[in-house]
Amino acid sequence: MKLPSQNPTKTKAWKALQEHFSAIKNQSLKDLFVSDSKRGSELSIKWEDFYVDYSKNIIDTTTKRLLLDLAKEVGLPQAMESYFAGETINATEGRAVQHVALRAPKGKTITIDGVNIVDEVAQVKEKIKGFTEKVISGTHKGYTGKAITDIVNIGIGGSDLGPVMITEALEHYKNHLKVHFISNIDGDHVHQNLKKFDAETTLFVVVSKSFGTQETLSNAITARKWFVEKAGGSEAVSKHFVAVSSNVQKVTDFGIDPNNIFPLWDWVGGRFSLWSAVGLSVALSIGFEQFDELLAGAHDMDEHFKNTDFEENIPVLLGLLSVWYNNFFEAETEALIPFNQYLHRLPAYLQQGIMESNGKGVDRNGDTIDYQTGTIIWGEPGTNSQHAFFQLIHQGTKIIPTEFIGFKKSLFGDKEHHDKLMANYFAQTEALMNGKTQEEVLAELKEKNMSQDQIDTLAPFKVFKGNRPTTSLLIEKLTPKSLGKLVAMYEHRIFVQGIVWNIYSYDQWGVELGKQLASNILSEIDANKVAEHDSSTTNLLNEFLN
Ligand code: G6Q
Repeated sequence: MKLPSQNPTKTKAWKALQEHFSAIKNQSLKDLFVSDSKRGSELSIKWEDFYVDYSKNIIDTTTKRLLLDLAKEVGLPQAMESYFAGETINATEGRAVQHVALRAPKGKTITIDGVNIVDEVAQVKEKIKGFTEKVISGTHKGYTGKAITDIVNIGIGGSDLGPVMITEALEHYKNHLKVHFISNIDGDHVHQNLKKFDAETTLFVVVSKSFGTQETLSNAITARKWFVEKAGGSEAVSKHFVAVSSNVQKVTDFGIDPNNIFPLWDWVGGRFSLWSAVGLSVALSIGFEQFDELLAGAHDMDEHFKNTDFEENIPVLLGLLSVWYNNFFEAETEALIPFNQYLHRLPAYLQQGIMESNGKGVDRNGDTIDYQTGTIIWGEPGTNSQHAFFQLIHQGTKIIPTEFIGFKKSLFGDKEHHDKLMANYFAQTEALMNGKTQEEVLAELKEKNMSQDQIDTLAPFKVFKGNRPTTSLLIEKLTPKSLGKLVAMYEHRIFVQGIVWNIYSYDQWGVELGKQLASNILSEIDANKVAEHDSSTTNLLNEFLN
């Protein structure tokens, strides 16, 4: 079954939303709270260990109803059926999109081309389990009989960002293994890293779905060369190099033992692959059981998304809110602020997930789109970001819907620190909504023993308009399971938004283009001969070559 294809702007709900938008766009959030004392609980969802409060958004019950109408009118329910059934919803690449199968419990059936992929996933998980146990326990020895101490993940994009983000996020849960990531083709990056390793105790995990990515292959070749030099030969490569890939032939040609290959399937998109063997470095770092907890959390969110009424469905509602700001308020970006240092790579990870998936300008009929799609995501942890770019969110000229992620409990249990951190989390959303009126500013300045002239001059700069929308996610504690839920929530939101915008979220032709362009220019650099380009590129290349 094909995904439904409906231009969202031609729906009844969209037209109704446009009219409604004119009426509500200047609505004061503060007033909405005054007029409805239950707003906070009406526009929030309690689900398992998540509390999602979306009441500080410029919406009312009509907005919510119309957004839900839009979801139905563009065929979200049918699209979800296709998504969960393993249909070929990545039509431009002719693939199913089944990261949900990677975390489906054993015994479930999801069939692609007559094969129950849940069984295939279970086999690879067994392999991950066996291997990680051996490495962690020290049974897997390096070429001189020493246990492995350092894991080096070599991969880029989807084969790097997820594993890095999760490893950092779950640092508290990790074991003795030190995990490193080499991604950039920048030789300084790989050489700087290699200096840190001891060949006898280092395990390289080369992650590339295609095993054709220039960065990863170059870095893997450099690492292998370094290793062979240190080990005095290539016999020991099999003890120190494993690969995660769907291209067995290419991995074998590269010289990695076929027994050391952790397979991957074409129905797993790179940016959704951390749940597969691409997460091997995560499993090595936190152990298989906790890796499985991460998957279990994601599965819980899959079930929530699949089975919950849209009215209470977290990915559906948050996805629709994004559409509301993107397409009606014309918000240019969205900020994501985890009040948690461990999650410092979450915004970067989601930049890929969200922007690579929904940064599309052609709809599912192949027609050019004349409305806005993919949102721009950015962010840094709080409270650091408060001392940096929050100024613009508070007083700048742009509307930036901001998402706050906080946890009730800290991991080390230092209550004093945690209370201070969370006080900021709460205070910021309140301040962004309430702002500060001229009267408040004047009253504040009057206390300061200033002349009336000084007060009048300074007052306008200290006024905050407020009405800046925020959504708060308050989660019990950062654990492998809750992290799995959180990441899966964003994945499903990407799907929801892609369906509303009538785009294909699971291809990435822009990324493929980059891969081709660089290889053409590299042949010119290799031949020391610049072909015909625009005068800017020609000059730059000549400057580089001279
Ligand atoms: C992700 C993208 C992209 C991809 C990298 C690495 O969805 O397709 O980021 O993950 O280009 O690709 P390989 O894993 O094939 O090396």
